[in-house]
Amino acid sequence: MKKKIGVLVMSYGTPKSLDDVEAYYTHIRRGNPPAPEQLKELKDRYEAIVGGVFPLRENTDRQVEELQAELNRLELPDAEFVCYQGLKHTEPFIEDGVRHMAADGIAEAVGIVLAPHYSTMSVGSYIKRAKATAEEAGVRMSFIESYHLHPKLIEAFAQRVSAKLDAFVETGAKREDVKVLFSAHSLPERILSMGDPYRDQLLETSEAVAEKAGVSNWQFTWQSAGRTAEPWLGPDVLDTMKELSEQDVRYMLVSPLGFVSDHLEVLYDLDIEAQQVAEELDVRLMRIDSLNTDRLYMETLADCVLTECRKGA
Ligand code: FEC
Repeated sequence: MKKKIGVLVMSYGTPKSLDDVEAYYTHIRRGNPPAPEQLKELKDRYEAIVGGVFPLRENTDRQVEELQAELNRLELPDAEFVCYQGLKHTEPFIEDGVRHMAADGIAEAVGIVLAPHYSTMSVGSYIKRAKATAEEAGVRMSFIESYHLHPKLIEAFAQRVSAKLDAFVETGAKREDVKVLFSAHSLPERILSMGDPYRDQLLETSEAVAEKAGVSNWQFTWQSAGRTAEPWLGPDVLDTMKELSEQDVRYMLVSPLGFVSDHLEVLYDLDIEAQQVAEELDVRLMRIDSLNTDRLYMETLADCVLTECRKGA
């Protein structure tokens, strides 16, 4: 009989419905319920993207299914992979995923996050929670901390950048006149003094994607900063767009490299909010397609899991 290896696939999570937004937001705020106006503002953003449907849930479900299929397609002679979801801010929580594996009799597992870059505030906190539950539940787990320079990931992003640059050319723009704006979720500035690798890893991914796509006209910018009093990493994409338009840049391609799915931070922050600013500035803005279940992305994840398993073998 084949040995079963668990794969805990961790992701941010999204509310189950509009009624669930309050509980979800309270969890993000570490148990502090949002004020009514904050809650309304977040619900309005979800309603604006898809009228109350939450695309991240379906995207994560499909990524997890396809990763399991990809891992088992590789047909290791003595192992079968079983993927479990573990979400940061909603059910099934990271802890639920680990307990589910233990209840299914899985003794050995690998954890991976659907976010390529490591920060103690993002991937680090997913791993910390999974590790603590795995120790309690008696599951031997190892983790992939980042995969931001995996060649297949770089290729997947570069293909998307090239495809949208071609779309610009079809509308009459010159490829070299398009400013490529690589972006990622901002975090509080204090991560820099903590020696966190997040910013450097994002810059490394940006450089590698630009090189692969043959792009020299690019810069990195942040997006989706939290609504808290402390300073967050900047410049924000909206400010970057304003500054570039003052320098007469008319074509911009925003390329979020820190996200792997269509969700609120892409479909609202970029497709609605940044598009509105682009219209005001008379700038033509496009966005690269999200990876979702892109074959190269699934192969990246599968390769990372297999490499981790071989290390432990
Ligand atoms: O579509 C969806 O339902 C979920 C979209 C979503 C993703 C996401 C990814 C990241 N976040 C990261 C950091 C923070 C920090 C805070 C924070 C707050 C929010 C709020 C919403 C939200 N995030 Fe998020 N994030 C998504 C959604 N995020 C909604 C609350 C309202 C707001 O501020 O807009 C501040 C709270 C805190 O201190 O914890 C920090 C990072 C990522 C990318 C890595 C990852 O996926 O884990 C980093 C998707």
